[in-house]
Amino acid sequence: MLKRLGFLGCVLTTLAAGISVAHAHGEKALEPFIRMRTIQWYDVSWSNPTVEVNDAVTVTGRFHVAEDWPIGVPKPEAAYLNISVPGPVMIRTERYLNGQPWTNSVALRPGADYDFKVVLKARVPGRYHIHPFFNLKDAGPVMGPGRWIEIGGDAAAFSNPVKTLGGEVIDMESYGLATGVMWHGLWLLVGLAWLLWWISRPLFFPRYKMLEAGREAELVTPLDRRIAKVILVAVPVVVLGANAMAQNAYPNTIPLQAALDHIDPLEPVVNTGAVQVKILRAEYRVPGRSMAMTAQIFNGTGHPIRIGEFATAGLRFINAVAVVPSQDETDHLTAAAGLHLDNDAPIQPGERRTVMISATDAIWETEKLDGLIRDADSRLGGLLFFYDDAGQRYITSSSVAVIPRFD
Ligand SMILES: [Cu+2]
Repeated sequence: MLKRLGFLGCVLTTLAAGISVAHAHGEKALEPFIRMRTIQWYDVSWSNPTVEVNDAVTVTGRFHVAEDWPIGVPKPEAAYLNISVPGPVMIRTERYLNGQPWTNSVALRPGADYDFKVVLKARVPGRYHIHPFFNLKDAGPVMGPGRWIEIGGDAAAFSNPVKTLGGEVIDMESYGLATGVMWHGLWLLVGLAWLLWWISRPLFFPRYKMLEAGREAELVTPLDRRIAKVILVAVPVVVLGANAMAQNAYPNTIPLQAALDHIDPLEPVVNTGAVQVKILRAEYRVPGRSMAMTAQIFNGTGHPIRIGEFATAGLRFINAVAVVPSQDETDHLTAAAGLHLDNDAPIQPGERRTVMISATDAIWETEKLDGLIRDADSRLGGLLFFYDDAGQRYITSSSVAVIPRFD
């Protein structure tokens, strides 16, 4: 009896664990080297954690396109920034890249910097984890960091009025709905009727036997032929007729646009050359969940600088030097005391120093980045953030092969 209870407990615990994991929606599924060395997100922020239906939520941030783009991932020749939400609980009303309104996909340039802004409008009440993410053609989605957003209010109060080029104001929630339902219903009925017509007759084996017996002429009756002829004529007539009617009713329409947008990168933000970093070696200690990097740093700025952050795949390992928005300090993607240096002293202008940097936290494991050591491409990529005494920030992006340690 006790054993049985124990087993039941085990099953329940597993189920409960399964339920808690179900909150995630694929953000950890992609191979670590793709998350670390394609789109390198930083400064991502959300305007408001609690909103009402119809309110705006703005997601802003920046990303660097890694120089060391993985050889196995197609180049970002067509990329589309979107927001990952569980279902149509928000609508996207505006989207900008480097300040330009942005509708279609763009080609991103490895080594370049971009800044984005997406404005959403809350539609369905609930609590949702929302992420900015990139859909890269032939490579798939690369998730940015996510945050919980709580939408309150009444779903029925949602409205989405849009003014058409003809000057008419329409509500996108209900516009053309009846027409859509009518057409789906019509073709569903025609299809189902045709299917039932044949299903109600003798099926495969009886037909096969009749065919074998040389009675194939009986398989298709004159009535079948007549109905087929009617359908053959009626379907194109209905489609072409309805098309002509729609053209007539809406003479001015714009087709969906298939061209790429062209948006230039920002003036370099990351790897400007002011601070130069070369990571000579990186070791990942599996039991300690710690990445130890030996970095050669050259300070080409006119000020003493200190290291404050290592960021990779939306995770942040920071120390007391880092300037972080207060909401991020308790975020589960930020290791608030996760960054350690063997020498904390500021690096003087013109100085070249080799520093041991370690990024240590269980998030390597919980965010499933430790799988890097079992990948065919075990190269680490990430951003290092430096701060000078005048509050200026310098960012570098570098990459290095990782050697695992199991002791
Ligand atoms: Cu999420």
